[in-house]
Amino acid sequence: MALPWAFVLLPALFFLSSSVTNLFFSNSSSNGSGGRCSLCPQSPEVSFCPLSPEVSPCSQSPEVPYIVSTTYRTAYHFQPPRNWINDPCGLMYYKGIYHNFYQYNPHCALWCWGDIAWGHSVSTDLVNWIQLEPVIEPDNPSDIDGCWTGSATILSGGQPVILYTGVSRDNCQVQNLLFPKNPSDPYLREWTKAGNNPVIQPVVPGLNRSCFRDPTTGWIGPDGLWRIAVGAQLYSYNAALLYKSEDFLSWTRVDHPLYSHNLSNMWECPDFFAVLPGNNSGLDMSVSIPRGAKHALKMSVGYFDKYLIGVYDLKRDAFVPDTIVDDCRLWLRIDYGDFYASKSFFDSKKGRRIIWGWSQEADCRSDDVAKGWAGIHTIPRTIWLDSDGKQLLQWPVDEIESLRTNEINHQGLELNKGDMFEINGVDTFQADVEIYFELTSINAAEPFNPSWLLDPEKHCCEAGASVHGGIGPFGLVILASNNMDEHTVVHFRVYKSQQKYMILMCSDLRRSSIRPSRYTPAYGGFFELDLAKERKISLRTLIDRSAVESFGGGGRVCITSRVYPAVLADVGRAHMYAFNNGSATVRVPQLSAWTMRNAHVNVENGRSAI
Ligand SMILES: *[C@@H]1O[C@H](CO)[C@@H](O)[C@H](O)[C@H]1NC(C)=O
Ligand SMILES: *[C@@H]1O[C@H](CO)[C@@H](O)[C@H](O)[C@H]1NC(C)=O
Ligand SMILES: *[C@@H]1O[C@H](CO)[C@@H](O)[C@H](O)[C@H]1NC(C)=O
Ligand SMILES: *[C@@H]1O[C@H](CO)[C@@H](O)[C@H](O)[C@H]1NC(C)=O
Ligand SMILES: *[C@@H]1O[C@H](CO)[C@@H](O)[C@H](O)[C@H]1NC(C)=O
Ligand SMILES: CC(=O)N[C@H]1CO[C@H](CO)[C@@H](O)[C@@H]1O
Repeated sequence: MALPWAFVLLPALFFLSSSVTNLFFSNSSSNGSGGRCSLCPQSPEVSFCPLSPEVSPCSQSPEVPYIVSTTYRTAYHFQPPRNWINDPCGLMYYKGIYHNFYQYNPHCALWCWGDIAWGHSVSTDLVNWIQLEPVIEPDNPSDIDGCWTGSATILSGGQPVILYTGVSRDNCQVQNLLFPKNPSDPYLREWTKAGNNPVIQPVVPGLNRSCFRDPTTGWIGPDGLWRIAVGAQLYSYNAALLYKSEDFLSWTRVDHPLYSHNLSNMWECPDFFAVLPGNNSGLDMSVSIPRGAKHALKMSVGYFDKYLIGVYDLKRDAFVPDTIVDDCRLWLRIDYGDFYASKSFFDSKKGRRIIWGWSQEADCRSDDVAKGWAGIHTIPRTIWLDSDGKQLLQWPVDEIESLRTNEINHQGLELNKGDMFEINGVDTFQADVEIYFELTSINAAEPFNPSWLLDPEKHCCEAGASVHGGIGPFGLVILASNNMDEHTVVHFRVYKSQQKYMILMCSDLRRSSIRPSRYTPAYGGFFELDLAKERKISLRTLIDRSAVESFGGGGRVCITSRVYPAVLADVGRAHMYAFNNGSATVRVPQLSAWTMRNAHVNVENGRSAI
């Protein structure tokens, strides 16, 4: 499970998840089932706009009717017809059908203590989805206060099982098992909770039983037994605790964790998978892993999904990172924006590994109640390891391209300092844009300061799109009003480090809405590029109303952002530009853009979609 805004944005409260949960959300189970969420008090509103601390808290901002308009509702991202969602759980491909299970509040658009169930949707193409009934709800002592995040595993005989975290009384977190009632149903509509739940209790010396959750997909260990890892906080350290089992029913803890670290927040939603350097085929963790494979360990920690690349040492039965970086601010991130609690699975249909995450609303809770929904899942992404073996690359699954229409192309553009080239001919609220920037010279690159790596958001604020540089800023201006009062910028800057070039990519939301009380940071991340060899930097941006997903350098840095332009919502039209504000001229050898059609995402009567 991942915790909503209040937790994510207030690091100081991070260590307090359960008590904070109780502070922020009343015990809603006392009001029966209907309309329970009105019992969740408006939280003591956190002022989550660090760049403008003077803005009034959301609860005091006037109710504005356009909030309930469809402007912000995504057209091709995953979301249920209404209500709250958070983490993707139990992803799998089974008998020709993709399954997305997810943390879901069947009662309202807020996260409420005691309400969280597993929503369930199915698809044949990862683009169009049909919502089925929730598969589990809190109804027994081992999950009475919530059916939290878990994972699916397909056992050797082809039978799927799910392990999930149940919250029992007093925020005691346990791991529970689920079986499909009828494995021959490809839709897996009904599931049964195992009679012997919980199958794993929080009994580990030093374990905080309120910080023990989110079991991974199982894999076969060196001794032929099943393994899973569970996120945990112990005495003074955080760990992916390792468990093993012969039959997936009874589990024993291995005496050491898969991996641990002393200096970071609780590791939520660990994910552990094998990858081959430079090969975008996925690997199935339940079968034997080829030689030369590396492993990635991902954990959701603090604000972000971070990961380490290393090897799975079969002798020690432990993950060993290739390089030890004590300062977890320097760990690489799956996404540098509003993206959390991601999970991956092996797609046996196409032999790839797919990951997706939860992108939560960055507006106010009162807005979410007015909209009637909160939370989306990102576009599913193929994920693999770069050929240098150092970092993961991600790219939207090809299937999403089936929504492209109205293609426009430009070649051979030249952008001098201060130029803005307007991109016309596509729906600027629902678009897919791919653009290559070619550097005419790399001499103008300014020196890189390694301390920027500790806080790329801060550097993106200091080096915004209107701060002229040597090479860059250049990139895309999207969702821009006529007078630029509102606009969002995705841009790059090129720096010269000792031996190499470092590219900064920012997704700057500070001017994305004139309406106050939105979380509008400037997100950022760095990647290395061998510019002596390759002079082109690519950017792909998927715009879907309130969701903007950008992939820089072929998927080296990914940034998901949530934006709520107010003027544009009224006008219904936005501008989009390619721009350059650096002193070196930048060429655009190729720019392609498409309007994105609506997908059938959990729409009622959407049966025709599948
Ligand atoms: C265990 O975690 C909870 C929730 O984060 C926290 O409130 C509590 O103080 C922790 N207990 C100990 C003994 O650290
Ligand atoms: C929620 O309320 C019920 C009924 O009033 C009570 O039994 C239970 O202990 C409460 N749970 C929490 C977490 O406060
Ligand atoms: C919940 O219960 C309280 C106390 O019985 C009642 O005042 C309130 O109206 C109820 N709320 C809803 C949404 O049913
Ligand atoms: C990539 O890995 C897959 C799966 O192990 C393998 O079948 C394929 O040959 C590899 N491709 C290359 C180009 O090495
Ligand atoms: C480029 O810089 C100028 C001057 O600082 C600024 O007015 C303009 O808004 C910048 N362009 C973008 C896209 O931010
Ligand atoms: C590297 C390091 O300091 N590891 C310590 C982390 O915390 C555990 C438990 O307190 C110690 O046993 C390790 O030595």
